[in-house]
Amino acid sequence: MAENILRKLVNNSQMAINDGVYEVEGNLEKSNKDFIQIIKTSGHAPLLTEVKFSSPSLGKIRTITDPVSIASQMIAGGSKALSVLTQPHLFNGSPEYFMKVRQAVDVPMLMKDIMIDKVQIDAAKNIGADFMLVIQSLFDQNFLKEIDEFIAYGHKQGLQILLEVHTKQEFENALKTEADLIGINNRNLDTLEIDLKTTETILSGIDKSRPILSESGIDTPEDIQYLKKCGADAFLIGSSIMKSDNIEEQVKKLVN
Ligand code: IGP
Repeated sequence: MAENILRKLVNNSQMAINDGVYEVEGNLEKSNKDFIQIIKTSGHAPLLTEVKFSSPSLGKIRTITDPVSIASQMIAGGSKALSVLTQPHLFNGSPEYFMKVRQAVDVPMLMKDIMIDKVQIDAAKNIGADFMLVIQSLFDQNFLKEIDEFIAYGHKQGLQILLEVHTKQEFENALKTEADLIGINNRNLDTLEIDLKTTETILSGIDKSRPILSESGIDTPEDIQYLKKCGADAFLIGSSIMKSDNIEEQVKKLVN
Protein backbone atom coordinates (compact mmCIF):
# COMPACT_ATOMS: atom_id res chain seq x y z
CA MET A 1 0.00 0.00 0.00
CA ALA A 2 1.39 3.36 -1.07
CA GLU A 3 2.54 5.70 1.67
CA ASN A 4 3.19 2.77 3.98
CA ILE A 5 6.76 2.28 2.79
CA LEU A 6 7.58 5.93 3.32
CA ARG A 7 5.90 5.74 6.71
CA LYS A 8 7.95 2.67 7.54
CA LEU A 9 11.19 4.44 6.59
CA VAL A 10 10.25 7.38 8.80
CA ASN A 11 9.38 5.03 11.68
CA ASN A 12 12.70 3.25 11.24
CA SER A 13 14.55 6.53 11.57
CA GLN A 14 12.57 7.37 14.66
CA MET A 15 13.46 3.97 16.16
CA ALA A 16 17.13 4.52 15.38
CA ILE A 17 16.98 7.95 17.00
CA ASN A 18 15.30 6.48 20.09
CA ASP A 19 17.98 3.80 20.24
CA GLY A 20 20.70 6.45 20.32
CA VAL A 21 22.21 5.41 16.98
CA TYR A 22 23.06 9.03 16.14
CA GLU A 23 24.66 9.87 19.46
CA VAL A 24 28.14 9.53 18.07
CA GLU A 25 31.33 10.51 19.77
CA GLY A 26 33.27 12.10 17.01
CA ASN A 27 34.39 15.36 15.65
CA LEU A 28 35.61 14.40 12.21
CA GLU A 29 36.59 16.92 9.55
CA LYS A 30 34.66 16.92 6.31
CA SER A 31 36.52 16.77 3.02
CA ASN A 32 38.23 19.86 1.62
CA LYS A 33 36.67 19.15 -1.78
CA ASP A 34 33.27 20.34 -2.86
CA PHE A 35 31.08 18.01 -4.93
CA ILE A 36 29.13 20.89 -6.48
CA GLN A 37 32.41 22.40 -7.70
CA ILE A 38 33.48 19.00 -9.01
CA ILE A 39 30.21 18.80 -10.97
CA LYS A 40 30.69 22.29 -12.36
CA THR A 41 34.32 21.94 -13.33
CA SER A 42 34.98 18.28 -14.13
CA GLY A 43 33.79 18.51 -17.75
CA HIS A 44 31.95 15.21 -17.51
CA ALA A 45 29.20 13.99 -15.23
CA PRO A 46 30.83 12.58 -12.07
CA LEU A 47 29.74 9.52 -10.11
CA LEU A 48 28.70 9.50 -6.48
CA THR A 49 28.82 5.83 -5.51
CA GLU A 50 27.05 4.31 -2.55
CA VAL A 51 28.21 1.88 0.11
CA LYS A 52 25.00 -0.02 0.87
CA PHE A 53 24.80 -3.60 2.13
CA SER A 54 21.00 -4.02 2.14
CA SER A 55 17.96 -2.17 0.89
CA PRO A 56 14.17 -2.40 1.23
CA SER A 57 13.82 -3.36 -2.45
CA LEU A 58 16.60 -5.96 -2.74
CA GLY A 59 17.09 -7.21 0.81
CA LYS A 60 20.69 -8.30 1.22
CA ILE A 61 22.90 -6.83 -1.53
CA ARG A 62 26.32 -7.86 -0.27
CA THR A 63 27.72 -9.57 2.79
CA ILE A 64 28.95 -6.92 5.19
CA THR A 65 32.68 -6.51 4.84
CA ASP A 66 35.09 -3.71 5.51
CA PRO A 67 33.41 -0.55 4.15
CA VAL A 68 36.82 1.10 3.76
CA SER A 69 37.98 -1.51 1.29
CA ILE A 70 34.80 -1.05 -0.77
CA ALA A 71 35.13 2.73 -0.66
CA SER A 72 38.78 2.56 -1.75
CA GLN A 73 37.92 0.34 -4.72
CA MET A 74 35.18 2.78 -5.73
CA ILE A 75 37.60 5.70 -5.67
CA ALA A 76 40.26 3.71 -7.53
CA GLY A 77 37.63 3.08 -10.22
CA GLY A 78 37.04 6.81 -10.63
CA SER A 79 34.19 7.64 -8.29
CA LYS A 80 34.39 11.32 -7.27
CA ALA A 81 32.29 11.17 -4.11
CA LEU A 82 30.83 8.58 -1.75
CA SER A 83 27.46 8.01 -0.18
CA VAL A 84 27.41 5.83 2.93
CA LEU A 85 24.17 4.55 4.46
CA THR A 86 23.92 5.29 8.17
CA GLN A 87 20.39 3.92 8.63
CA PRO A 88 20.55 0.57 10.48
CA HIS A 89 17.03 -0.68 9.76
CA LEU A 90 16.53 -2.23 6.29
CA PHE A 91 19.81 -0.71 4.99
CA ASN A 92 22.29 -2.27 7.41
CA GLY A 93 24.18 1.01 7.66
CA SER A 94 25.71 2.78 10.62
CA PRO A 95 27.40 6.05 11.57
CA GLU A 96 30.43 3.94 12.54
CA TYR A 97 30.88 2.68 8.95
CA PHE A 98 30.61 6.24 7.77
CA MET A 99 33.32 7.40 10.17
CA LYS A 100 35.66 4.58 9.22
CA VAL A 101 35.38 5.57 5.57
CA ARG A 102 35.63 9.27 6.40
CA GLN A 103 38.97 8.70 8.13
CA ALA A 104 40.32 6.80 5.14
CA VAL A 105 39.35 8.95 2.13
CA ASP A 106 39.34 12.62 1.19
CA VAL A 107 36.45 12.76 -1.31
CA PRO A 108 33.16 14.52 -0.46
CA MET A 109 30.78 12.24 1.45
CA LEU A 110 27.01 12.11 1.67
CA MET A 111 25.36 10.89 4.87
CA LYS A 112 22.60 8.75 3.42
CA ASP A 113 19.66 8.31 5.74
CA ILE A 114 16.05 9.19 6.11
CA MET A 115 16.68 12.49 7.82
CA ILE A 116 13.74 13.47 10.02
CA ASP A 117 15.31 15.16 13.02
CA LYS A 118 17.99 17.70 13.89
CA VAL A 119 19.71 15.04 16.00
CA GLN A 120 20.64 13.33 12.73
CA ILE A 121 21.91 16.61 11.27
CA ASP A 122 24.13 17.08 14.33
CA ALA A 123 25.40 13.54 13.76
CA ALA A 124 26.12 14.34 10.10
CA LYS A 125 28.38 17.17 11.20
CA ASN A 126 30.09 15.06 13.86
CA ILE A 127 30.86 12.18 11.53
CA GLY A 128 32.40 14.51 8.93
CA ALA A 129 29.70 14.46 6.27
CA ASP A 130 29.97 17.04 3.48
CA PHE A 131 26.32 16.79 2.57
CA MET A 132 23.09 15.21 3.71
CA LEU A 133 19.92 13.93 2.12
CA VAL A 134 16.57 15.67 2.51
CA ILE A 135 13.49 14.06 0.94
CA GLN A 136 10.97 16.53 -0.44
CA SER A 137 7.99 14.13 -0.24
CA LEU A 138 8.33 13.84 3.54
CA PHE A 139 7.40 17.51 3.70
CA ASP A 140 4.90 17.49 0.84
CA GLN A 141 3.13 14.47 2.37
CA ASN A 142 3.12 16.10 5.81
CA PHE A 143 5.36 13.66 7.63
CA LEU A 144 7.50 16.68 8.49
CA LYS A 145 7.02 20.43 8.57
CA GLU A 146 9.20 23.43 7.78
CA ILE A 147 11.56 22.31 5.05
CA ASP A 148 13.27 25.72 4.92
CA GLU A 149 14.13 25.53 8.58
CA PHE A 150 15.44 21.97 8.22
CA ILE A 151 17.66 22.97 5.31
CA ALA A 152 18.83 26.12 7.08
CA TYR A 153 19.84 24.03 10.09
CA GLY A 154 21.91 21.78 7.83
CA HIS A 155 23.59 24.78 6.29
CA LYS A 156 24.28 26.18 9.74
CA GLN A 157 26.10 22.94 10.54
CA GLY A 158 28.24 23.43 7.45
CA LEU A 159 26.49 20.78 5.34
CA GLN A 160 25.41 21.01 1.74
CA ILE A 161 21.91 19.75 1.02
CA LEU A 162 20.92 17.12 -1.51
CA LEU A 163 17.16 17.53 -1.87
CA GLU A 164 15.52 14.49 -3.40
CA VAL A 165 12.38 14.59 -5.55
CA HIS A 166 10.38 12.07 -7.55
CA THR A 167 7.68 14.14 -9.31
CA LYS A 168 7.54 17.37 -11.28
CA GLN A 169 5.53 19.02 -8.51
CA GLU A 170 8.14 18.06 -5.91
CA PHE A 171 10.84 19.33 -8.25
CA GLU A 172 9.12 22.70 -8.52
CA ASN A 173 8.77 22.85 -4.74
CA ALA A 174 12.43 21.91 -4.37
CA LEU A 175 13.46 24.85 -6.55
CA LYS A 176 11.86 27.21 -4.03
CA THR A 177 14.29 26.06 -1.34
CA GLU A 178 17.96 26.79 -0.70
CA ALA A 179 19.03 23.21 -1.52
CA ASP A 180 22.46 22.99 -3.13
CA LEU A 181 21.84 19.97 -5.31
CA ILE A 182 18.60 18.41 -6.52
CA GLY A 183 18.40 14.64 -6.76
CA ILE A 184 15.85 12.98 -8.98
CA ASN A 185 15.13 9.56 -7.53
CA ASN A 186 14.19 7.15 -10.31
CA ARG A 187 12.81 4.89 -7.59
CA ASN A 188 9.34 5.64 -6.29
CA LEU A 189 9.64 5.46 -2.49
CA ASP A 190 5.97 4.54 -2.14
CA THR A 191 6.16 1.45 -4.37
CA LEU A 192 9.97 0.95 -4.74
CA GLU A 193 9.49 0.68 -8.51
CA ILE A 194 12.28 2.03 -10.70
CA ASP A 195 11.83 3.95 -13.93
CA LEU A 196 14.74 5.92 -15.41
CA LYS A 197 12.21 7.92 -17.43
CA THR A 198 11.48 9.78 -14.18
CA THR A 199 14.59 11.87 -14.83
CA GLU A 200 13.55 12.56 -18.43
CA THR A 201 9.98 13.49 -17.50
CA ILE A 202 11.00 15.86 -14.73
CA LEU A 203 13.73 17.60 -16.71
CA SER A 204 11.84 17.99 -19.97
CA GLY A 205 11.07 21.62 -20.68
CA ILE A 206 12.85 22.77 -17.56
CA ASP A 207 15.31 25.62 -17.41
CA LYS A 208 17.83 24.03 -15.06
CA SER A 209 18.95 26.43 -12.41
CA ARG A 210 20.53 23.91 -10.06
CA PRO A 211 22.85 20.94 -10.52
CA ILE A 212 20.91 17.70 -10.99
CA LEU A 213 21.85 14.28 -9.67
CA SER A 214 20.04 11.30 -11.17
CA GLU A 215 19.60 8.59 -8.51
CA SER A 216 18.79 4.86 -8.41
CA GLY A 217 18.44 2.02 -10.86
CA ILE A 218 21.52 2.94 -12.91
CA ASP A 219 23.18 -0.27 -14.16
CA THR A 220 24.93 0.32 -17.47
CA PRO A 221 26.97 2.88 -19.43
CA GLU A 222 23.91 3.16 -21.72
CA ASP A 223 21.80 4.23 -18.74
CA ILE A 224 24.35 6.97 -18.03
CA GLN A 225 24.39 8.18 -21.64
CA TYR A 226 20.59 8.30 -21.69
CA LEU A 227 20.36 10.19 -18.39
CA LYS A 228 23.05 12.63 -19.49
CA LYS A 229 21.00 13.41 -22.60
CA CYS A 230 18.04 14.07 -20.31
CA GLY A 231 20.11 16.72 -18.53
CA ALA A 232 21.53 14.94 -15.47
CA ASP A 233 24.84 16.44 -14.23
CA ALA A 234 25.91 13.60 -11.92
CA PHE A 235 24.85 10.09 -10.90
CA LEU A 236 24.19 8.27 -7.64
CA ILE A 237 24.81 4.55 -8.03
CA GLY A 238 24.65 1.92 -5.33
CA SER A 239 23.26 -1.57 -5.94
CA SER A 240 24.70 -2.31 -9.39
CA ILE A 241 28.19 -1.62 -8.05
CA MET A 242 27.69 -3.25 -4.63
CA LYS A 243 26.50 -6.45 -6.33
CA SER A 244 29.60 -6.69 -8.49
CA ASP A 245 32.49 -9.11 -7.85
CA ASN A 246 34.93 -6.47 -9.00
CA ILE A 247 33.89 -3.09 -7.66
CA GLU A 248 36.77 -1.13 -9.17
CA GLU A 249 36.14 -2.52 -12.67
CA GLN A 250 32.40 -1.95 -12.38
CA VAL A 251 32.93 1.71 -11.48
CA LYS A 252 35.41 2.11 -14.34
CA LYS A 253 32.79 0.81 -16.77
CA LEU A 254 30.32 3.41 -15.60
CA VAL A 255 32.67 6.40 -15.44
CA ASN A 256 31.91 8.40 -18.53
C1 IGP B 1 21.13 4.30 -4.96
P1 IGP B 1 20.63 2.12 -6.39
O1 IGP B 1 19.42 1.67 -7.13
O2 IGP B 1 21.79 2.43 -7.33
O3 IGP B 1 21.05 1.21 -5.29
O4 IGP B 1 20.23 3.50 -5.69
C2 IGP B 1 20.38 5.43 -4.24
O5 IGP B 1 19.81 6.25 -5.22
C3 IGP B 1 19.32 4.89 -3.29
O6 IGP B 1 19.96 4.17 -2.30
C4 IGP B 1 18.44 5.96 -2.66
C5 IGP B 1 17.86 5.93 -1.36
C6 IGP B 1 17.11 7.13 -1.26
C7 IGP B 1 17.91 5.06 -0.31
C8 IGP B 1 18.04 7.11 -3.23
N1 IGP B 1 17.27 7.82 -2.38
C9 IGP B 1 16.41 7.45 -0.07
C10 IGP B 1 17.20 5.39 0.84
C11 IGP B 1 16.48 6.56 0.94
